[in-house]
Amino acid sequence: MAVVYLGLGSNCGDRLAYLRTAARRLHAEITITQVSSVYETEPVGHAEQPWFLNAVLEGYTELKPDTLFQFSQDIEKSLGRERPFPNAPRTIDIDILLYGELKIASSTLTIPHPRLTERGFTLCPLTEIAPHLEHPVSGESMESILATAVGLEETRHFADQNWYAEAAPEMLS
Ligand code: PH2
Ligand code: MG
Ligand code: MG
Repeated sequence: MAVVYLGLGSNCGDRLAYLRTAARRLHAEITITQVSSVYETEPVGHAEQPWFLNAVLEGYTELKPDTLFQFSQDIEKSLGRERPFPNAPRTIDIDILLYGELKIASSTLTIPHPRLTERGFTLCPLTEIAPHLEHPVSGESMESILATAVGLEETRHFADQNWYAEAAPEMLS
């Protein structure tokens, strides 16, 4: 059993509906214990694309990292995710940010997520639900990383934590 933090992002179509549907499908294998608010965020990387909705989920799962990754990728595919070029607009992106204290770097999967600490769209929602959580590599808390991060993209509060409960109350553990 591992405690995991997953980042969700969408910038195509009905963005909130994609976040909700992804969370519902993830819940089949992950007992979700906390959800962040939804943030509307400026695109990082490829700038000429719509703003994103981003959120972070906390949960626990029996799935091993590779299986969790494949499970997440399958949900992305089931929600119409296409990859015409890196950082292209997407219906849904599901990223494993943290998997317990685990540190791995393979050709397909790096945990903790390598850009977790450089992006407002992951740091803001993660700090909201787990401010004292320590980064497995640096040992620094999320709230401290956020407080000292510079040059983060713009993030705006979009919806409170009820986005998840309202959508599907049966999903809450
Ligand atoms: N995801 C990316 C690249 N850029 N920018 C924002 N605001 N939100 C994202 O989820 C995002 C991004 C690659 O996965
Ligand atoms: Mg991503
Ligand atoms: Mg991804």
